[in-house]
Amino acid sequence: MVLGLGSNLGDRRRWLEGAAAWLVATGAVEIAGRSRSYETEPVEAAPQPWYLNQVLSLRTRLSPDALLALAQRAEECLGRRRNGRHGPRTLDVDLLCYGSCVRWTPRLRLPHPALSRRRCLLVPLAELRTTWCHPLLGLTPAELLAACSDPGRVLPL
Ligand code: PH2
Ligand code: MG
Ligand code: MG
Repeated sequence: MVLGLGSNLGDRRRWLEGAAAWLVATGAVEIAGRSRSYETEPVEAAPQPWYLNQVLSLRTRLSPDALLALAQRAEECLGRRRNGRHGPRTLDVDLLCYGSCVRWTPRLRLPHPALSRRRCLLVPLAELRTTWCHPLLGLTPAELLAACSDPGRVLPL
């Protein structure tokens, strides 16, 4: 399973590091892989500051719902502040994929519906070189990236 971390308010690097440390401290997840952090141009959102994005691949026994709840608790406990649905935020922790699980409920959609159309998620995901394959599209992260037409800039920090 892979989490996407994002921040575009305040000390962005600290938010991402704080989220990873908080998750490990719960004892419920182990970090198996960690991409670099990338400076990314905001996509699908009104003009706002650039994001820092990073993805973490995890080992966990938690179910998709329990992992989502943990991600949301991380946001709350670290004091997430945000402005509107796609507005700037101190910390965003999203569940990007959970093995071959496909879910489409109001609370949780898997794989993350924006995954295949955002370079800010695909570039760090491809860096992890996971063997994961998108269960609906049948493509690896590198193949998704090659097929992605998002012009958003994604620069390694
Ligand atoms: N998250 C959004 C909206 N737009 N753009 C970038 N570059 N990175 C994000 O994490 C991001 C975004 C809403 O969650
Ligand atoms: Mg989110
Ligand atoms: Mg998000």
